[in-house]
Amino acid sequence: MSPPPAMLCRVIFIVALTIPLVCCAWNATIYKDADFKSQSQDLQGDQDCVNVADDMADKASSINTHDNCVRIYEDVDCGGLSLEVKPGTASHFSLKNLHFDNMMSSIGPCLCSCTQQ
Ligand SMILES: [Ca+2]
Repeated sequence: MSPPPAMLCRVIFIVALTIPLVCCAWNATIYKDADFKSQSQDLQGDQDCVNVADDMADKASSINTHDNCVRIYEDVDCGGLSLEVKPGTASHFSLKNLHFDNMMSSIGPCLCSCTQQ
């Protein structure tokens, strides 16, 4: 027996509403020094871009993406140079190795994880 069309429609509607939020939700912790040391800041968002705190701007030297895929940006409001950081990316502990040391001003969701789903 197949579900009544009205219920099927509702399920599809809910799934369609949920997927973009899930695929874009992210959180990360950034640290002023390499090896996850010194001052830190927790950041999180969905599809939005979040600027790092004023006293952390252009100072982050390591990042914990908590198994998320995020894109870090050189300028505020996700502008300028950017770099995708995700599980499997080497050197989360040292942004210097990724040529992004003391540069980060904002973070957003991974572009690819939002557009592919
Ligand atoms: Ca630093």
